[in-house]
Amino acid sequence: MVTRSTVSRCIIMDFMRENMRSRKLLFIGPPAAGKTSLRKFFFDAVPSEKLLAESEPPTKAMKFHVHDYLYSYMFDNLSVPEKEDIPIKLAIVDTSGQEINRLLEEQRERAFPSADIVFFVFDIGDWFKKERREYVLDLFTRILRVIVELAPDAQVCIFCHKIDKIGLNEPNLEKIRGEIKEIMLERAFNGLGQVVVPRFFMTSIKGDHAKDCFFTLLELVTGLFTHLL
Ligand SMILES: Nc1nc2c(ncn2[C@@H]2O[C@H](COP(=O)(O)OP(=O)(O)OP(=O)(O)O)[C@@H](O)[C@H]2O)c(=O)[nH]1
Ligand SMILES: [Mg+2]
Repeated sequence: MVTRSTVSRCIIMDFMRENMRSRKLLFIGPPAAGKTSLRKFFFDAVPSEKLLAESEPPTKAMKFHVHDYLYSYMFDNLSVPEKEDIPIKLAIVDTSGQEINRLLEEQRERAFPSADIVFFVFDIGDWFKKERREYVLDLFTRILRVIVELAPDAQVCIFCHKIDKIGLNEPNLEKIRGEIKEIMLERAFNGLGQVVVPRFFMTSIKGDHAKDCFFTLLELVTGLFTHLL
């Protein structure tokens, strides 16, 4: 796990600022899955309680957000004498779940090319409803085809999000993660060949889960820049 001190030792270096190229992250998934909440939680350091209490309107079309820093101290303020930010260069594309068909058709050339990470976020509650599960599986299958065509080098990260809603303990969560992975990969790669290797994460920004979610994102995002070390 990446801790703040690991990060500050390894990553906060002035030369990085000069040597890094911008990275592109794409958030995509069904409506109300939690894409914008994850973005604001991690990249804008908005407290999760606030995001959960004041749900915001659905995202329209595509929103581009540029970031020069990551907040590495979010869960570690007490032990950090001075807050430090990690220099990065990121363009984040936050997409609309409601307009996902447009995104996969006429807007795909804007959204996907040169993405470094594609985050497919879905509400894990959907996994337990037959029709919703089918929708998630179909959607991911369609998205994967666009990734293979337009962003074949992207890392694909699947966030089975809002795990707080299902209240399972760690071994059972791991079991569900394995089941989701097996079924989703079988469906999505059918006839495609395993051209990318998606990674699966069980996430939530609620309560005790928030910290794990934060460090998962921190590890994934800082991982994009470690070649500079
Ligand atoms: N229980 C729970 N609710 C969450 C979590 N993350 C986000 N939410 C809630 O889910 C709802 C939808 O969140 P958004 O972030 O707006 O979802 P979105 O994927 O951006 O939706 P669109 O913009 O419509 O595509 C909001 O009410 C959030 O507060 C979570 O980890 N757990
Ligand atoms: Mg949104």
